[in-house]
Amino acid sequence: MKITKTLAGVACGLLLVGAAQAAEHKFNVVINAYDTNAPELKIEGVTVKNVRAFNVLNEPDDIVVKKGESVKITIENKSPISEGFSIDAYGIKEVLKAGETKTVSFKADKAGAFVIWCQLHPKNIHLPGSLNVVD
Ligand SMILES: [Cu+2]
Repeated sequence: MKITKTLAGVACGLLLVGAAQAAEHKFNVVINAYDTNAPELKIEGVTVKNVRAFNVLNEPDDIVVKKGESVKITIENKSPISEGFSIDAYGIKEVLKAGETKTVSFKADKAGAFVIWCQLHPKNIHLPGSLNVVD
């Protein structure tokens, strides 16, 4: 009986540790490049030959947290070139070299939907991400 009580105490302690770690919301973002080379594409009724586009995508595209949470985002740049990672409202402006991984940590103290974008390249070659802080 005494052993059972001890085990319950240990289990409870582990649960508390788990809850403390959950206070920091962690995300992994991969900046990936897709070299799309379509031989022919019909855009607005016009056929365009040899379309070449370079798309960069943040994965996942949406990050949702509660206001007041601590957020830790690990960003991995799988693009063959340097990429930016910016969230203006939170003063985040990082540059990641090809293959580089960086971590940004901040407290989500402003509610709203904020664009995650690359400050190095034209916006039209990127699919932006989104940081959603729910009040
Ligand atoms: Cu970029």
